[in-house]
Amino acid sequence: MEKTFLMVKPDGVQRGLIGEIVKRFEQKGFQLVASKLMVISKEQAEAHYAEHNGKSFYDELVQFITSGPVFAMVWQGDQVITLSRILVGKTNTLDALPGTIRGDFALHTGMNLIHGSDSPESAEREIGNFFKPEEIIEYKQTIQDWI
Ligand code: DAT
Ligand code: MG
Repeated sequence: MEKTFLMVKPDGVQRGLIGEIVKRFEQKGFQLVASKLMVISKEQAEAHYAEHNGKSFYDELVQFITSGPVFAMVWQGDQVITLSRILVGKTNTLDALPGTIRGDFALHTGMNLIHGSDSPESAEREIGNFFKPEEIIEYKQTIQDWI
């Protein structure tokens, strides 16, 4: 089953949006298989955002993501990587449509509430950066037969 890494960023935690965000993935039919509230280290943040190293917003991004607790999660389900990016909404504030998490709750590109992996390779790398294998819980949800 496909898995992805999703993370409520420090702004989402501070704004009390963990529940609202988790609800959206639950109601879509995805299954939560790991989660934890954590403050991420500078090393973890730099590994997570390595692709953006050198860009104008990189330092600010690392500073922001380490500035307070995040809620890190692993979700699974059919096409969860692509579909969760659709639920998250576009990166640019002006492109994030209403009905998406960013479109409904975020005003600025930097403070956009949530991270979602953008490919199977990123998902595997990002899950490994934040979770130990034993923290991922495989369990049967009988409701999955109806989703
Ligand atoms: P996404 O989070 O949608 O995968 P990304 O990987 O391109 O977007 O960028 C990572 C984060 O960096 C993004 O969530 C917010 C920040 N960011 C991206 N482009 C930015 C920009 N032009 N100005 C400020 N922050 C930016
Ligand atoms: Mg990205």
